[in-house]
Amino acid sequence: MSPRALLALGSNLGDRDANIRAALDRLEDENALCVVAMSTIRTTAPVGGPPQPDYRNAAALADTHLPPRKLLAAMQRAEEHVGRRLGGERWGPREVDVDLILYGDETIDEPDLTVPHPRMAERRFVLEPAAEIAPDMVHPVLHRTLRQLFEALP
Ligand code: A4P
Ligand code: MG
Repeated sequence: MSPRALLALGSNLGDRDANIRAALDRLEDENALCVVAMSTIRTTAPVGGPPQPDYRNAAALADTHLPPRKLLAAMQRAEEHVGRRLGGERWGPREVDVDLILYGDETIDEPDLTVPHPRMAERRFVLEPAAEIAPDMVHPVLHRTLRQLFEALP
């Protein structure tokens, strides 16, 4: 069985929903993954960064044959394809941001790749769509399901 990856997607520039779908389409087109479930897309207030427009956020559960690092590279290519400017401001507005939230039950701690995503447990814009499609998936460090993490948000 191929590993199951949980992705968080966000956009607050251009046609936000189309950008999110285009990033996933691109990942499927280059056979990086196969989407198993996609959450609804929600409007969320920006967290951190400069004053910026509201986001649309979603999560996707996908099967992938790629190891985490190669998957991340494919995610970054998809971001570029959809139009994200390289060198944009950290936490600033973007056409699309694709983050790797969970990769099976693996933990990865490298300079350019941390999984589980270090800020996932405090972010409603990540946990709400994630808990919608994968409520029983377990955070391998916190040992809590996504539903439990979502319900524990303040
Ligand atoms: N990186 C390390 N681990 C990961 C991972 N698990 N997934 C590295 C993806 N990338 C990972 O990311 C910066 C670097 O993180 C990459 O080079 C990669 O090697 P980036 O996407 O280029 O930059 P960024 O997104 O501006 O920074 P960062 O720290 O990833 O920000 P976040 O945490 O993604 O937050 N508010 C709302 N409502 N909705 C949002 O979607 N997003 C952000 C960005 C801020 N506020 C938001 C939202
Ligand atoms: Mg990011």
